[in-house]
Formats: sequence, structure tokens, C-alpha cells
Amino acid sequence: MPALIVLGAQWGDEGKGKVTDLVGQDVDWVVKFNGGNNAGHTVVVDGKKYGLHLIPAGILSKRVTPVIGNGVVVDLDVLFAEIAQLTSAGVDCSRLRISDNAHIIPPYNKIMDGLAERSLGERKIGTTGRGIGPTYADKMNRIGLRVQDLFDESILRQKVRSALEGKNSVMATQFALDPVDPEQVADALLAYAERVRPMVFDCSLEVNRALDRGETVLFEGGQATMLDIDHGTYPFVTSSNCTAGGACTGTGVGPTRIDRVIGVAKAYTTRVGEGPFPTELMGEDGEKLRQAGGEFGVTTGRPRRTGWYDAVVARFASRVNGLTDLVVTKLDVLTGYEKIPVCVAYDVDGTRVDELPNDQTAFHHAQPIYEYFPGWDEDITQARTFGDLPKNARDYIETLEQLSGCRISVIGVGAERDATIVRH
Ligand code: 2SA
Ligand code: GDP
Ligand code: MG
Repeated sequence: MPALIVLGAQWGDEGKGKVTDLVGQDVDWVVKFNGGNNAGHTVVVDGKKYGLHLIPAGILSKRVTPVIGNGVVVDLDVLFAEIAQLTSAGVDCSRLRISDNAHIIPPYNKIMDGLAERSLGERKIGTTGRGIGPTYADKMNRIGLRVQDLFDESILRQKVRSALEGKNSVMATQFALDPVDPEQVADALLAYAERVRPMVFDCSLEVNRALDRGETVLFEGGQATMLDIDHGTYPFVTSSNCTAGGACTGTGVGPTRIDRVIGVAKAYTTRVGEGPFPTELMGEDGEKLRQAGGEFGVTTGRPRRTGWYDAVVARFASRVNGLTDLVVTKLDVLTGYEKIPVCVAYDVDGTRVDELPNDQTAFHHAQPIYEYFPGWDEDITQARTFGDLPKNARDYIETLEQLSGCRISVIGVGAERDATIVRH
């Protein structure tokens, strides 16, 4: 299995960090291909909890070279704060590599993120406020700053000045804010240059060379399929390609080199931020699942919206990513329910729909059609083989597998690295 992608199959926080860490024990490289410090992964190893945002979860495995690919957006303050935090927790960060083509999140884009949300008012996206959207917008607008610009002062200064021309005028005219001084921004970024330099490399060249040598590479996706800028619930999405194609564009590795695409889904569903969510539970029922699953944002602490497993979303994720495997996490959280509903299709204005509607209004109107499956009361957190699970839990997994159109290879029954059942 030389090259595999691990990505989110729902709206994020499926437990990709844990899966990457687990699979990362057996790979040589972990390459993050999209997103930035909007991501939040909690990984628990030997009872110790690590909160990761920008640095790939592979950092926790000693044999891995962790890489921040060209598709990632990098906040340098966060990068060095995270390195300092991990180092003080005893994690060796000296192997970290960063693509010279990765884009930098300049401080003014955090301001722009907040202003954009303010302007949208009730139609706001519910972003993490980390400057992600404006930085990807700058990239597409060809006014972005790349890591390699840190090593050419005059180019960097010129780029910051020209990016700020338009933004300062928006800030002044629409929000009565003082202009941001381009020279101060450039000074602050340039101050990082010599610390960044030893980490910088040609991601495409080196990762392809590693594959040529027969080394194994895990491509780590941030956010998730339903938050993908092209395939997600636009405009309530993040600003990058979180789906499998993003692993190629975000690293410079061609699709013919990828062997497996692993989607991670919870045994139920969560979403943080605004936007449609057909199986969402409101009130007490939603709160019960939130508490049972500890569903609070790792980056912002926001309570996550919770709901039942949506097999329509899973089938969609299988299709757009070409999934070879599904990992279902947090099965333990469903212990104690008498009956577990699973959304098998939608009712859209009186018509049954089996595939995810592309039409945004249809998706906003989608009502879940549930089938109900018997639950279990036994504690399953110590189960380590499929046979250790109670029959109803096994049946639930087999039902999800059949409805999702993808084999379920791995099941999570707890946050710890070893609280995992490998099936195939
Ligand atoms: P942004 O900041 O521009 O990427 O926000 C756009 C939408 O993408 C969602 N988004 C996320 N959804 C789930 N988890 C994310 N990471 C953190 C975590 C979230 C947190 O792991 O818990 O701590 O709040 C993440 N990052 C972005 C976001 O909610 C918007 O809907
Ligand atoms: P990511 O963004 O996809 O990496 O997911 P997060 O780390 O944001 O959220 C997943 C949460 O679930 C984390 O707190 C994990 O420690 C936890 N977790 C992962 N897998 C399991 C599991 O199988 N069972 C339980 N109970 N918790 C899990
Ligand atoms: Mg997360």
C-alpha cells in the first residue's frame, strides 16, 4: 500500500487525526494537502491528549516525515506556536517539511475573514475566523503570498503592498477601519524567514522520489467531503478541495500513484458552522448525542450540531472520492440507544430521492427517511475484533456498509489509538 489518502466523508471531525496517527505508525510520510489551522484534530496516545491544527497528525510517529503540502495555507504564528507546544510535550518536530509553494495566511486576512462574516449577517458561513477563505481567494486572485516569497524581501514587500491596496480601501470605506501598514506586515513575516528556511522543500519532487524508492505516503485531508469548495454544500463550505482530487493538486502527485482512498465517517453525523444538515437533531436529543460524543470544536470550542448517520451523504462521499475503504469511528458513543435511526434516502417535497441532490434548494428541503435498527447496551470500548462486538452492533455496521456502498475496514470504539477494530 505505497500511497493512500485519508479524508473526511461527512462534515469534518470524523476522527481523521486518530486514523492518520494509527495508519501513520506504518508509513514513511504524512502529507497534509489542504486547509490550514481551521482544522483541529485530537489524538490520544498512551493517555496523553495532543491537539493538532496545522501540523500533520503524522508528527506523533517517529518514523514519519510530516509535510505541509502546497495546497495548505500556513499561519506562521500558529506554526511556530504549535511547534513550541509539541516540542515542550516531548514531540520531535525537526522532521517537519513545508512546500515552498504553500500560501501564507497574512494577519490582514484574519481581519478580512471576520469582516466578510459580518457583512453576510444572517447568511454567514460560520467560519473558524482563521483567515482561510480570504487566503485561498488571494491565491485564486493571484495576489497571494507563498512560503518561497519569504526568501526574497523585495518581492514579498511588493506583494504585500499590492494585496493591501484593495483590502485597505475596503476596510476604510466599508468598515471605517485604519489601514494596515504593509511594511509592518512584511517585517513580521520576514522575521520568520530564517526559521522557516530549513524546513522548506520541493514537495512534488521529494514525495514522488519517495514513492519511486518504494516508501509509503499517507495524504492527510483537512475538513471533509461535504465542506469541499466544489462538491460540498456551497456556500456553506471551506475554501479548499477536501476531496480526493485535492490530494493530487495539493501535493503535486498524480492520481495514478494513489492506491487507496480511505474515507472516515462517524457512526452518526456532526457539523459545525452554518448550512444544511438533513439528519440534525434539535433540543434534548441533539444535546444528548453532543455530550455522549464530546462534540465541541477542537479549534474554536464551538458546540457541534449532531444528528444520525446519513447514508445518502456516505454514498455521495464514496462516489466523489472513489473510496476504497470506510472507517467508521465513535461506534461506542451509540451504546445505550434502544433503536438507532439511519437515514437511507431523502423526501424532497414529497418525492423520494436516493442520491444527494445537486440542486441547493432540493438539498435544503431534504427530509430524512429513516430506517430503525436495534441498539445495544454492552460496553464495547474494549472490543478489539469484530466478533467482540454484540450482534446488534455488528448488524449496524453491516447495514451501514451495505447502505454506504463501501466496505467498512476499520471501526473506532474509543479515542485511544488502540481502541480500534480492523476488519479486513
Ligand atoms: P473556514 O474557517 O473558512 O474553513 O470555515 C468554513 C466552513 O468550514 C467549517 N470548518 C470545519 N468544520 C469542522 N471542523 C473543523 N475544524 C475544527 C475542529 C472546527 C472548530 O476540528 O473542531 O474548532 O470549530 C472545521 N474547519 C472549518 C466551518 O465550520 C465552516 O462551516
Ligand atoms: P478530525 O478533525 O477528523 O481529526 O476529528 P477531531 O479530532 O476534531 O474530532 C474527533 C474526536 O473524536 C476527537 O476528540 C477524538 O479523540 C475522538 N475519537 C476519534 N475516534 C473515536 C472513537 O472511535 N470513539 C470515541 N469515543 N472517540 C473518538
Ligand atoms: Mg477536527
